[in-house]
Amino acid sequence: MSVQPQVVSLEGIEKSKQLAAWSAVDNHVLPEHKIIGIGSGSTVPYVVERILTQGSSVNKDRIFIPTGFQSRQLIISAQLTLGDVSQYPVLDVTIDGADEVDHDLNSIKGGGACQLQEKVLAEAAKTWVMVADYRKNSEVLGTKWKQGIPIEVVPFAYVGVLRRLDSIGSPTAGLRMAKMKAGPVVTDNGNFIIDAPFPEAQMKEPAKLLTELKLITGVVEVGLFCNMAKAAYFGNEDGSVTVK
Ligand code: ABF
Repeated sequence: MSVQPQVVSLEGIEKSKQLAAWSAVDNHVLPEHKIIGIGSGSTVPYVVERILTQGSSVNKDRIFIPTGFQSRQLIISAQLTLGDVSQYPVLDVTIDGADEVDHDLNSIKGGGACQLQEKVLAEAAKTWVMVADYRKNSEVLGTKWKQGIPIEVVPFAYVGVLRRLDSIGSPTAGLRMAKMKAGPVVTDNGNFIIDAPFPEAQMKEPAKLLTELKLITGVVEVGLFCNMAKAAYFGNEDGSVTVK
């Protein structure tokens, strides 16, 4: 008997993103929080949507710090006050998306090529929280996000980084190419992204793999966020929210 793949309506996925975002804001963006980091991706607009419902009397005294161009435009279009992490190096809370989150709150991030700025704001925040739809809720990294670990590299060194990745377990690592033009994706920082899939055995020890990858000459930042998150919120198809 053939099993028809269940087609989840887009509304289902978008609704689950909104559920995660609203729940995270309600629990972690409190009136006393004044410096707030806003991450990247398609779930984070629902974070801003919920923050706006807290009212202008609360938001007028807040500064919002972006993780990149998309996040900056989101803050500006919401008419919230934009700040810079060099002006506000300590944030009360940062909320960001994720590509996949494991049972220990380790995550793969960087599908949107902003993982460097995202990790800066994650480290700068007293509280860092991830929000995502149910597709990102995982046990072992790499079992749902199949594109590989996003690694930001300086263009000068990318061939050497690819050779090193091959030798340590990722022979299929490759330069992320831009969809619209024949050329590599270039990050906000002028660097390339390499997507590097690794075997499950290595993905089961993400902190160890992160250290190994960061030591490769030419690597700027790695899309593995380990031991950083306070919580992760996932909206589910049934309207519930899972909190790790
Ligand atoms: C960002 O959120 C990136 O790290 C990641 O690629 C993206 C994915 O989030 P979404 O599923 O919300 O688009 O933080």
